Amino acid sequence: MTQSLAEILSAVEVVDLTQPLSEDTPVLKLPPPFENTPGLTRHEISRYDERGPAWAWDWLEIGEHVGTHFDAPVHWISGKDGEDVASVPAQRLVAPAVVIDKSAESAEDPDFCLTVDHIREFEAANGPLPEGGWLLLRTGWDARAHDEAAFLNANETGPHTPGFDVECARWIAEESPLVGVGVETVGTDAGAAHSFDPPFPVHNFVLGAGKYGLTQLANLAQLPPTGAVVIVAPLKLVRGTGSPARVFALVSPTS
Ligand code: 23J
Ligand code: MN
Repeated sequence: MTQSLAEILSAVEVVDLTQPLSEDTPVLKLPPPFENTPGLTRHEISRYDERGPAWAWDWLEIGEHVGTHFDAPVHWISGKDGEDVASVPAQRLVAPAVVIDKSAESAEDPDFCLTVDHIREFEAANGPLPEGGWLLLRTGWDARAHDEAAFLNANETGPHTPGFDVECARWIAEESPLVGVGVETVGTDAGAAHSFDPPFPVHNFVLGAGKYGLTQLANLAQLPPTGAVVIVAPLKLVRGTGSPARVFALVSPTS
């Protein structure tokens, strides 16, 4: 018997992949001479007071690239003629996801980088990567998201957080069927990627290919390696280079 989508949904678990957004949300820190993004600051408009007797509301000051967020192609010079956030078709923001778990490797080595060989190994066990789907890299970094120092993990040599090596970034951009990559860390590139060649290869290649980035994801441990569907909802921000996003995964008990 054919099931309606509504009937299927009644048996689906919704996993929230979004980190809470507050003044304490960790933000990326680039070294000088680069400018940095502000995090979240809330400004009160009224609090059930003389400024608005029956209502409370605030206005927000926030960078586009803060917290769980979406990177649009125009974020990077290689994608400057590509889509801004508002131009991304909604159809591309609802897509299957695979989750590659490298949390043990990342606990051992905070500079761990995913390689094409790791992806081939994953495909050998789980089948090919999904057309138009996301590759979500699980590293265990979400457990650090409440503590900016632990999350950014910087020392005198710079930040040390896991990511993708240069060839893997190029392969994802140019050869894979993926729509983008998602990570638990502050950016899609590894902490040490400022000194890769080219610098920030995920940003460079993936956004340059018209694909997308997703950062600071939570709860990837609750997803199966294949079969989940991810719904990514950034603001429809005209000319936006990125946007804080709400990200959900739909998981069927049988997937
Ligand atoms: C600008 C420069 C470098 C990086 C980033 C932004 C991000 O991580 C981002 O949020 O796009 S690495
Ligand atoms: Mn970003």
